[in-house]
This record gives sequence, structure tokens and C-alpha cells, in this order.
Amino acid sequence: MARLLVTGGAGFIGSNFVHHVVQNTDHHVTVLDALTYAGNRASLDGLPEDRVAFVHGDITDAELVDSLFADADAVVHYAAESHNDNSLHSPRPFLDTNIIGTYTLLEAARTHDRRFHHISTDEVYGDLELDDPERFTENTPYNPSSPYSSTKAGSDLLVRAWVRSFGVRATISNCSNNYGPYQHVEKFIPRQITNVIRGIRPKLYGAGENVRDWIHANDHSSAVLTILDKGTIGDTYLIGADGERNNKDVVELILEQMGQPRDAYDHVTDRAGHDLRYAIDSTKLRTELGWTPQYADFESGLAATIDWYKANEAWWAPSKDATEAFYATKGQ
Ligand code: NAD
Ligand code: TDX
Repeated sequence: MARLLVTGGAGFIGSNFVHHVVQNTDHHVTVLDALTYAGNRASLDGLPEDRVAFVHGDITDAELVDSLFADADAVVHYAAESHNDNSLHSPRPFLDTNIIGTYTLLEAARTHDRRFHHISTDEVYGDLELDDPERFTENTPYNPSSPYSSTKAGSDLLVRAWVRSFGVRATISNCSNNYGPYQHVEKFIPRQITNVIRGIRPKLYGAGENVRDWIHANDHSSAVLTILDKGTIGDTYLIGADGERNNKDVVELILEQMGQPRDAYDHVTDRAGHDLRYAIDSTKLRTELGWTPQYADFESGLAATIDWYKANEAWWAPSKDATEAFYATKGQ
């Protein structure tokens, strides 16, 4: 049994990870989360109190972070400002949390010699052409496009520097787009599902040809546990499940699965600097560490996600109006 400190554990992927850890291991988890607009304490409801503790605090609070590292065996770092559209509107919190926050954690990892796993994104690699036969690998040069992805790229480079300069025992994973329960309604898939539930037409940026490589959040969690267990210190692992689809196809599938005409959506103003395509080659993780995704069927994973949002309106309703009001100011 290990004591895991999970930053951002009240967010989308972090909370899915905490549920996954409780169900699949005997580790104890302490969640450190600032409960920003994106964090939701209710995402951890139902978890046993003897397995999961919650600390409300900020990853830039060096004193708090230091005390929590002292009591942990390993740290998994999910906390971030995570939404590209917000980063185009108000970049500063992205620098504070993604850069200074990660720096603060790395300093504590160094002081206490703690195993550290840094959660990052495939967006650090920029984007691909639609017809490019290559996918991102661990050797693809960094080329981030947005304030969000550039701060994630910066945080990755800090981790690499703390490994090399100070011997911090860290690994990094860069994952593709996640879907599943507990995702904030600002993000593409939950926004469209909850729009349909509310009788609002789904909103597709631009022509909708942009491709994302979808992976279920549970597969992300199993990959992270595998890297924590078997990963090589200092290494980067790409996480992906061969789930490339363009946005138009995803919107049409959501509408079809929710009993609506497939064309009942609107094209809206495109995202500034919108990355065209992400695609992950996860050969290293699969061959070196023996990981395989379990949720290969996107249609059934999406149907289960739609069912979750239908059954959990109380979880997402408080955020919906403010989210749509923000998008409306941008014609989106
Ligand atoms: P999210 O926005 O749903 O959750 C972020 C969590 O971090 C929230 O609970 C928030 O309260 C917390 N947080 C934010 N600032 C904090 C601070 N200063 N101190 C403490 N807690 C703070 O994000 P997500 O989609 O779950 O993403 C989690 C991680 O995974 C991020 O690092 C993101 O870059 C990465 N990632 C996300 C995706 C995706 O598809 N969503 C894909 C690849 C990687
Ligand atoms: O209403 C929308 N309409 C639309 O067409 C929204 C919200 C999005 N989109 C498009 C933009 C993207 O091409 O859908 C795609 C997915 O958008 P997001 O859910 O905002 O995700 P993305 O920008 O791809 O980034 C996500 O994956 C990588 C996460 O938010 C990041 O945290 C992660 O690093």
C-alpha cells in the first residue's frame, strides 16, 4: 500500500483517477485541489473516507505543498488550468497554476525525494495535417499553439530540468483528448450532450474538420498507474487509444445517440489558432510497459457518457448557464 498525493483530484481526469485507484488498488489517496470553477467536490462523493482524504488548497502554496509531500510516497500531478478557450481570453491563471504550481511541486519533490508523475497533454506537440501519415511520438519536437498548451509545454520542461539537474524521480505522460463522466460542461463532448438535454443546438467551431484522438478517462487512469509502477525515471510516455475522429462526426454521433436529426447543430465562430489534428502513437507505453486500453469502442463509451450526463444533471446544471453565457460573448 502506498500513500498517493493527487493534485487536481476534484477535476475531470483527476477524479476519475481517484475512483480508479480506490477500485483497483489498496493505495490511500490525499487529494489537493483549489476547487476552482473546474473543480467539484461532488466528483469524489461516495468514496470511502478511510481511503480518500481531501485538502482544499493551492499548488502554489509552498508551505502547504511541503507538508503534504512529507506524508506522501508518490505524487500524481493533474492540477492545471485546462481549457484552451479560457486561455485565449485570460492567460494569467495558466501561468500561475501550470508553471508556478508545477515549479512549487517540483521543489517539494526535490526536498523530500518523492516519486513524482506529471500529467501532460499531446497539445505540447502542436498539430498535424489531416493527411499526415505520422503521429506524435515521444521524439516529436515541442511546438505548442495556445497559451494553455505553451504553459503545459513549459511545465514539462521544468520536470525534465528537475530530473536532470536535481535528480528528482519523475516521469511525464502526454495524453490525448479524454472523455467520460465528471467532465466540465465547457469541454466539447459534455457541452454538446448538455446542450441537447437543454434543447440548445450543438455548436461546432468552424467547419468541424478538426480531428481529436479520443481516449476514455479510465484508460488514461490505468496508463498512469502502469507508469507509476513500471515507468523509467526521467522518461516521457505518450498515452493514446487510436481514437481519431473529426468534430463533425462526433457531434453527429451525439445527436444520433440522443434521438435527434444528425444535422441539428450550428457552425459557430472558429477558435483562434485552432489546432487541426492530434494523433498519438502509444507504441512505447504498450511495448515497454505492457499497457493496453480497455475502452476501445468509442460508440459505447460515448453512449455511457451520455447516460451519465442524463442521470447527473444536479452535478453539471450549476455550471451550465455561466458557461454558455461566456461562449455567447464570443459568438460561440
Ligand atoms: P479540469 O480543469 O477538469 O481539472 C483541473 C483541476 O485542477 C480542478 O479540480 C481544479 O480545481 C484544480 N486546480 C486548478 N488550479 C489549481 C491550483 N492552483 N491548485 C490546486 N488545484 C487546482 O482538468 P482535466 O481535464 O481533468 O485535466 C487534468 C490534467 O490532465 C491537466 O493537467 C491537463 O493538462 C491534463 N490533460 C487533460 C486532457 C483532457 O482531455 N481533458 C488531455 C490530456 C491531458
Ligand atoms: O463547443 C465547442 N465546439 C467545438 O467545435 C467546443 C467547446 C469545442 N469544439 C472543438 C474544439 C476542438 O477541436 O472540439 C474540439 C475539442 O475541444 P475541447 O474539448 O475544448 O478540447 P481541446 O481543445 O482539444 O483540448 C482538450 O484535450 C487536450 C483538453 O481540454 C485539454 O486540457 C487537453 O490538454
